[in-house]
Amino acid sequence: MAAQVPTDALKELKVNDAAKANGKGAKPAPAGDDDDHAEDSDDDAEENAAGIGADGATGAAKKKKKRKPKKKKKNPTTQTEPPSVMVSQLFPNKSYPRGEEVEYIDENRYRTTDEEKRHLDNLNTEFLSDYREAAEIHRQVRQYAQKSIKPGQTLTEIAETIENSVRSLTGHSGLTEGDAMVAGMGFPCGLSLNHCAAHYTPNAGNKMVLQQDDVMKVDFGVHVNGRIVDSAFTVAFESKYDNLLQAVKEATNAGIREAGIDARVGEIGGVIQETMESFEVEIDGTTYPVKSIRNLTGHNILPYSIHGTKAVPIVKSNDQTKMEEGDVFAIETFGSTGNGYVRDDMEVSHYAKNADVQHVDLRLSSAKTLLNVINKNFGTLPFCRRYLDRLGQDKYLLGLNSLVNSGIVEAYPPLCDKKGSYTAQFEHTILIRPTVKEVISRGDDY
Ligand SMILES: [Co+2]
Repeated sequence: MAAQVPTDALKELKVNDAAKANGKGAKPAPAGDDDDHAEDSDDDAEENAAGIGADGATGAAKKKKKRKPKKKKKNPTTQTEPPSVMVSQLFPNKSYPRGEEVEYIDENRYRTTDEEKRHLDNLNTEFLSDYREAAEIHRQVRQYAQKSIKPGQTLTEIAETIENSVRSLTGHSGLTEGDAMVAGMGFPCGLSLNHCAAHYTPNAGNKMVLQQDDVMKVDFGVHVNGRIVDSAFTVAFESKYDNLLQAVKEATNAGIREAGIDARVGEIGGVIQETMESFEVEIDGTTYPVKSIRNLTGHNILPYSIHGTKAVPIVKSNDQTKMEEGDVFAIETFGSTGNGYVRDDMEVSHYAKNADVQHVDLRLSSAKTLLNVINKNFGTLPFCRRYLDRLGQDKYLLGLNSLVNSGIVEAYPPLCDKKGSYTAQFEHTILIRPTVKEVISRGDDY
C-alpha cells in the first residue's frame, strides 16, 4: 500500500505537466457482463456423507446400508487451487520458509557472525515466524492470482478470490468479532488499472471488467498477529508494456539492494529514480520515458500499522532519515508514462483508523456504532467498504464520512496519474534484522 509524500514537502516539488509524449488513452474498463466463474475449493464432503437416517428405511432388511468407516481426515500436504489450505498445516511446527537473506555490507558486515547480534535475532523467533507465515501466504495467494487472472474477469471477482484465499490460508475468516485482528488481510486488495497507481478496489456493485489492454497493479497485505507483509506486482497481457514493468521491477530491486542499517532514504530514492528513468517504453507507436512517481513513497511498517513514520522516496532527495536495526520497510516503486505525479481521483474504498487520534465525542449514533465495529474488527488495520458489507453492516456511509470528517478515520482515495497514461508497481517487505536484511516476501516470481 503506497504512502504519499506529505503536503508541505510536495510544495517544493515542481510539477511538470508538459508530458513529452501524448499517448492515446486507455479507456477505463467499461461496465460489462458478469462472468460467473465458479471455482469451488471444498472437497471435504467425506465427513457427513454416509449412513444418516437409514433407520426408517422401508423393507429390505438385507440391504443394510453399509456405514463407511469414518475416514480420519488427513492433514493436506499440498495447496489447492484456488488456495484454501492453512499454511500452518503445510508447514508444521511453524517451519515456514525464510525470505531472501542478504548480508550487510561495509561497516555492518560484522553483524552476520557477531555473537551479540545473533543473540538479538534469537530473541525474535515469534516475530520472525509470524512474518514468515504471512509472507508464505502472500506468495501462495499471489502465485495463484498470477496464473488465474484473465481478461473478462470482474475486478470484484479477482479481489474476492485473493481476499478469501488469504483468509483461508491464515485460518481466520474474519467473520466473528475480533477474528480479523488475529490474522487475515493486512489491508484491502488494491486492483488499480492503467493511469491509476494505487488504492483502488471495487466497492459493492462495481461491474468493472479487466480488459486485454489493461495494466493492473495488484497490491495486497497479509498479517499474522499484526505483522503485516505488504507486497505488490503488476499484471499485463500485452508485451508492449514489458519495458514499463521491467523498469519498475528493477527499480524496486535497486531500492531493496540499497536498503540496510544506516542507509539514508534520500539516497535510496536517488538510486531508485536513476534505475527507473534509465528505461523508456514504446506503446502503440509512441515512445515514453518511464518516470518515478515522485509523490508516492515506500514506508516503514509497525505492528497493526501499515504506514509508520519513515518514508522511502522513489526520487532523489536530501532526506537524511536512516534505516535502523529492527525496522520493517515496504520498498515499493511506481513508474509512469504520464506526469510521474498522482492526484486523488474516483470513489474512495480504502480507509483506516488513525493510530494517534484520542477519544472524540461523536454525536451521530451511526458513527458511534460504526467506530465500534472498526475498533473490534480492524483496529488500525486498513479496511474497505466491502469488508463492512461482509460483516453485515449497511447504510454506514453517513457514519463513515462523519468519522473521516472528525479525523478519527482516514480515507485513502485512489491515486491516479493523468488519463491515458500507464503506471506499474512492484513492492516487497524487508526486515532490517540485527544480523541480515531479510526480503521476507521474495518469491521466484518477483
Ligand atoms: Co506499501
